[in-house]
Amino acid sequence: MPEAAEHVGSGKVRELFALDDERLLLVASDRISTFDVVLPTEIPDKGRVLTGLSAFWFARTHEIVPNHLLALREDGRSTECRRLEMLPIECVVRGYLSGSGWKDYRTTGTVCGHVLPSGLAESSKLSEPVFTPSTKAMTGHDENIDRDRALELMEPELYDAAEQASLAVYQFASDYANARGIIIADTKFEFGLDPEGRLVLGDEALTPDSSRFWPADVYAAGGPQPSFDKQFARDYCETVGWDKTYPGPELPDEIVAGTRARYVEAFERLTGIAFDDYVADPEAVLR
Ligand code: Q0Z
Repeated sequence: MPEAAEHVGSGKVRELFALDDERLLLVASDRISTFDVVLPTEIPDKGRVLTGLSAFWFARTHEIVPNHLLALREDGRSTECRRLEMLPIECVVRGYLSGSGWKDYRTTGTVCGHVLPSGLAESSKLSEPVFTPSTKAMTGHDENIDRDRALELMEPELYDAAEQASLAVYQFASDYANARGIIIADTKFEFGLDPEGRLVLGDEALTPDSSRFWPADVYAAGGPQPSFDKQFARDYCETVGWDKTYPGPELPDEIVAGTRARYVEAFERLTGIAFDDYVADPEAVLR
């Protein structure tokens, strides 16, 4: 009888198990968070959509940088991964000014040491994507840091390799998504080192939970953009007068259905694969 996998970590909406010394099992739930709070209502198939998208990008970017994906399980929501020694920074790439990038720019004219042109608006497209790492905060929010701060935590060669790989993978995915009507405004990667000391892309990659996906057809700089996936849920949360602290509100059936449809639409637009075909055979995203 094989041992039950040992639980080694919980994210807001994901779970991590150890399969053995070399392998982890990453399981994506159907939980959704809005305004940083996990809601009591699940979005059916959200975990499958995110797992399938992540695997799709891993399969298409492994020649840019190797990744931790070993196998996609039949359930479509769990992946077997190589266990890595994770880097101490979150590798964020921004192609557009949003979130903490916009906040930092407004107050300092810079983001993580990148001096940006004056006169940019919220959600403006940057002339070139920028690498804007952050620290991994155990509680609260990650803190944006510049290269010098990051070099207090890691070797410059490793930092530079992570920056170059992050920019290259973002550029590839951003171009790919743009051609399918989705703007990837920014994204967060997590890298690690394999036992041979090689840089490997880990965690999830280029999902709507690790990125800002915006519908390209309504994009207009000068204010916040609607989220491709979470906007119905956010709008509903705004209408019920919730104070954005735990616990969040239950979502009504029509909001759940609308939100699920947006996740499935993002999956189908980006992968070109019918979601039902993914459920029948998850490895369809790897071919
Ligand atoms: C990922 C996380 C989650 C909680 C550790 N290949 C890897 N090797 C070593 N560590 C990790 C990975 Cl992906 C690793 N996280 C993030 C994910 C639940 C935390 F599903 N933490």
